[in-house]
Amino acid sequence: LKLEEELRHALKSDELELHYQPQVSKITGTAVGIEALVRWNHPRLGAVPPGDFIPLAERTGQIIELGEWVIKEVARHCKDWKTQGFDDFVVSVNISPVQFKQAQLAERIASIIKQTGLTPERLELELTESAIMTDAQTNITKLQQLKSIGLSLAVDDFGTGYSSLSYLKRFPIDTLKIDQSFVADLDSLDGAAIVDAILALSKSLKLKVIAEGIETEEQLSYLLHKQCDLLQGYYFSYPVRAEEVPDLLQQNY
Ligand code: G
Ligand code: G
Ligand code: MN
Ligand code: NA
Repeated sequence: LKLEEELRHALKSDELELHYQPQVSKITGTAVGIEALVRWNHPRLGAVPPGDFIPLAERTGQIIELGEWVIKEVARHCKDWKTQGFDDFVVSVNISPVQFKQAQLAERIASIIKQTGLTPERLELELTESAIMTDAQTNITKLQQLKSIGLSLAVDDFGTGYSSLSYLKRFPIDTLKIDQSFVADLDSLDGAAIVDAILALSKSLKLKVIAEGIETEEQLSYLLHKQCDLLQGYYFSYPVRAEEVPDLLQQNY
């Protein structure tokens, strides 16, 4: 079977699974958010990495259905966590550029929220810098529609695209996510300079900023020293299954 057909099957059966990685606030010392990351447990091939099937899903258009499944699954997990007493954290989901281009994106998400009973304030969308900066003028309206639902908006992989600073200021976004390549490069002068610049930019634009891909004590202490208080990476936790999220939320980091 072609991988495309297998993915269609995977969407209908139970082969896709969301894992979650904590986003830690150094001020509270706890996870204030978690990022949903999709996994495919293929019956024959085993774990297929998202880097293999997300691009395929984007080419075939299946990313629309996959993206909607992700939000529904987040809603289902949020219900479970809530019954266990955990409901004061945000869940971030990755939105593919293809999904973001959809004309009806805000309406579609609003309808899933209504259908599932998910609290919109609990949901954050991670949009890539290049997706929002392509046709920036048109996107202002789209981002405003998403904000008016009550969602938070984060710019993922920030620093890897070509942001127009004037648009960045006009977009109703909440958070910049420093791309993990810059965090990995923090021990070089250039890497540190880029991280410093993004931290300064987010401060002057009054945006929250989160560093991702933190793996070492050295990276963490640099970021803390520079007042970056939202942190994500293997240093804190690998992405974990939904059942393990309550444990993450009770950790003191
Ligand atoms: O989880 P991992 O680091 O392997 O993810 C690899 C890539 O797949 C990342 O770019 C990540 O943003 C993307 N990805 C993971 N989960 C999702 C998802 O639910 N939707 C979309 N569109 N991309 C995802
Ligand atoms: O494109 P996006 O930023 O959404 O991609 C997130 C990807 O980064 C996920 O696949 C996730 O598993 C991965 N990731 C999360 N933390 C780390 C980390 O500390 N190091 C590395 N190399 N990858 C990470
Ligand atoms: Mn992301
Ligand atoms: Na990223």
